[in-house]
Amino acid sequence: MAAAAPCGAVGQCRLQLLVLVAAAAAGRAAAATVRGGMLYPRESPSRELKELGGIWSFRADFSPGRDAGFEQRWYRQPLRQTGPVIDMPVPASFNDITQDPHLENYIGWVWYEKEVLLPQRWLQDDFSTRVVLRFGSAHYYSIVWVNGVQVVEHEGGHLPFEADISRIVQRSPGVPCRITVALNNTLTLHTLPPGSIQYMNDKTRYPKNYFVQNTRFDFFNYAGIHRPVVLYTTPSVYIDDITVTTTSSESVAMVQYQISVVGSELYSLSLSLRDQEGKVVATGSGPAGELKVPNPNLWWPYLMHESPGYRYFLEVKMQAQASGVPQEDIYTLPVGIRTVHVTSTQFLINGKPFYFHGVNKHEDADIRGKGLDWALIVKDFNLLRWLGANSFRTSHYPYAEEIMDLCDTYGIVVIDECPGVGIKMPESFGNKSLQHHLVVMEELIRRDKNRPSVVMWSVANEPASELPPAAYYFKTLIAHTKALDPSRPVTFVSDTNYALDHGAPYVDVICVNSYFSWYHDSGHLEVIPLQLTAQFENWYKTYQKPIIQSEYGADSVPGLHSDPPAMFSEEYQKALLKEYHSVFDKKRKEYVIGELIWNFADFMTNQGVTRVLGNKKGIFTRQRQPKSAAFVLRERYWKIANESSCLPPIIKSLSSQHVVHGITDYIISLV
Ligand code: BDP
Repeated sequence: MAAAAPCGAVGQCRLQLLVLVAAAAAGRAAAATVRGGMLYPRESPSRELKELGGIWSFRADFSPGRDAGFEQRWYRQPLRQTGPVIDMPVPASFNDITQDPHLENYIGWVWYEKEVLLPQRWLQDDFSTRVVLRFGSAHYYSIVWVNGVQVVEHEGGHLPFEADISRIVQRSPGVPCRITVALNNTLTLHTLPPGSIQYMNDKTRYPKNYFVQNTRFDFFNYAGIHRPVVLYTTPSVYIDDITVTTTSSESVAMVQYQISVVGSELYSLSLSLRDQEGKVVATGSGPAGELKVPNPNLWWPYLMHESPGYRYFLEVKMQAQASGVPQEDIYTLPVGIRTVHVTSTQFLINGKPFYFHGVNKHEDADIRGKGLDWALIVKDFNLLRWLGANSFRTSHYPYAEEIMDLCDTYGIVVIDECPGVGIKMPESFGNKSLQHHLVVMEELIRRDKNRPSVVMWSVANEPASELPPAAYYFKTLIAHTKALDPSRPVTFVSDTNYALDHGAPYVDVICVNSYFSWYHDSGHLEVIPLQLTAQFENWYKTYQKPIIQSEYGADSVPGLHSDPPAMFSEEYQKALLKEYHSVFDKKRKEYVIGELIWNFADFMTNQGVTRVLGNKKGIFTRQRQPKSAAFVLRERYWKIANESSCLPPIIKSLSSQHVVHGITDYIISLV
């Protein structure tokens, strides 16, 4: 990605700014290590919510050092008073919103601002209401001010962060609350994902002050405020976090819970677990314990049961006294009861073998880039269910909480991947990178630990795991992840040769990506059976762990046809898939436990000679229209589901030809 922007001394100055900011954050240990909960903001009788989506004021700092915003303290007054601003939608990436190629490829600090009026009742200075400002995600380094006072700093995109702003807004009731955000999308060898800035100092070939941001991942590095920004309230004594795990036997399930309360030592907690009809099925009290649920409705994956995604609702009620004033907080957490186990050949959900027939996705769309878009989200879930997909991997970063909620609701199983993608350079395996990676896993687990759809953590995609330092790196990272969450298996996705991979000994499930007859032996479909069979056998012989084909696929330009199949035609994509499928069908009788196509939809990448307006390995176009390969996969996924599921006979008896709309509607109506 090229940026007609400063370099040399000035550019370094801008980068130094990022480094200095990061160092400042690291110095404040409280900010760098994960403390407290990050419960998804939900309204309740004790909590109110105000969404701040819409148009924000925006300015990219094109000053030579990208640091004018800090030098001139743009956060101290309304942004429009320090220079020109443009309208910027939130949530959205900023890159594709204007016609300006410099903004599309901008690297450095951008500034967002929004002024909001808060309800009077939030502002009473009686210390009973806590006002919290929360960002679902912003890429990548964020500093936030409210009315000119810095309230939070956060490193990394994809995950939420928040700040208690009560004291600031309650100090000046009646005055609009001005939220200013400085965001920096520079990637370094120690960020996740990693990247590096390359200065082009040859004056005969590049303009003055020219640099590029290099990355080793294959998606466009969209930036901006990507997910909802909300203000919400809690009482000043509040439920900070809830952790739930579940176990079950034939006729009874146990829901273990742990609750943390902040603001007082003197509080009481009562819990009631309701089923989907609202009936209380178990009650409890205190900050930790176990609820017994007789004859539980288990959470089942889509197509594995006639009513997938069953969720109970755990209502937690806290009562306390703060400065003599009674306080009550209520939070309701959806809870799915299910178990996950891995054997040497199987992945078991609720004790039954689960075969991942699914996809890899991206958060990616025209215009909005990686910004959350409800219409797109619901369309994608409809396509997933049309396809008969029961699972996806959040390649290559955590997806929006709103997406994860729908996975829980519909029973779509998730391999939850952190942004550990493109870790290729030796410098990115050092302690500094590892330390940050551990924190990112803490943040991810804190956010998604209670989600029944999440059945496995993926700590990275295609790292250079053949490098010797990868052994210590992955040993430590995976041990840390397991210590944080002993209830789920852990993996990372490898494209390293089985004999050279230093991280594989530590994973529970082998996830392997391969592109036979695409990147290797291009055009030679006939090599797939041999090479894929050898891949599976080598990995299994070495580790005796179940294997997921976590990526395979071919680009196809929609509407491009060729028979016999030639690369980039729809026929070639179909033929390649079918060659893989014949091997999967043999090996899934043994130890192959899943296949995830690369990719669900075409997506934008950096420009390059192998990319035609992005990566075209989607089985749907970027606009979500099916290519021929989508129909191949759909027939296959429904066939696999029908072979192995506990669906009612009426659904089983239908072939995939008959399921155009009817069956999905039928299954949806059962949910
Ligand atoms: C894999 C990567 C994925 C790429 C894909 C491809 O994991 O991010 O998009 O290759 O090249 O190696 O299409």
